Amino acid sequence: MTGAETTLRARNPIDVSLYLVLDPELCGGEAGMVATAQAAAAAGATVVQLRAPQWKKGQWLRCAQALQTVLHPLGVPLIINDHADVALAVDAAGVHVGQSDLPVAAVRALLGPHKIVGLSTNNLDNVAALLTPEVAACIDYIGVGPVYPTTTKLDASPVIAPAEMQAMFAACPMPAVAIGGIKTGRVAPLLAAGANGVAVISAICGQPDVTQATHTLLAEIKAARAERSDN
Ligand code: TZP
Ligand code: MG
Repeated sequence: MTGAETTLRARNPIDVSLYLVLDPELCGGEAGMVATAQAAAAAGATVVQLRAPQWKKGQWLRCAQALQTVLHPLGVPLIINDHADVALAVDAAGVHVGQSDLPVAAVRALLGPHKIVGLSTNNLDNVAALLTPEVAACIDYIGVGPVYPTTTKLDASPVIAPAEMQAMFAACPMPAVAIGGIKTGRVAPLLAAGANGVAVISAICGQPDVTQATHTLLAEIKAARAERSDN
């Protein structure tokens, strides 16, 4: 895409309220990931991301196809971590990349204007870098994290201090989802700080009752929004 085309592109809508990121180990393998995604999506999770840093591409493709089969009928978008080719092969809703992955302009060029592109941000400088129309036009939402300590992602960046996190949400021109160490009881301060939603791994993956875990998080989101009076 040229700069002019990206500037004109309308942002693709995504509801990041409760964004589930799948983890192969915590879910107990591929079948567990699909079962977790289906149960969480049926219970109200608004996005599911396939993330499996240790996998080969064949496994990505197989699992992405299985996830599409269960998520598409539920109307819940499937986002693929890192791999634009896998996303295109299964007609997923979009791709999420980190700061060291394919640049968002390259992802947008590969996916075209109508797929969702998300980017992880770890500090205010990362958000400031999005503020040119050309870059902003490539991205539909950002992740902000880690907002709490996490043991799920071993190479996570340092935890973002509350004041910096608030500044990141304030500066961000697109929907922003908080991630990292989010569990029951930790949702309200994040939404109060400006997050549009929460992304979780271990608060859902590997939980004994995925449906119940999803309902509990959704109830916290609803209550926090009522408190913020924007529901
Ligand atoms: N990116 C930043 S923190 C994190 C990722 C993928 C891990 C989140 O996992 P959990 O279990 O919700 O802390
Ligand atoms: Mg990545």
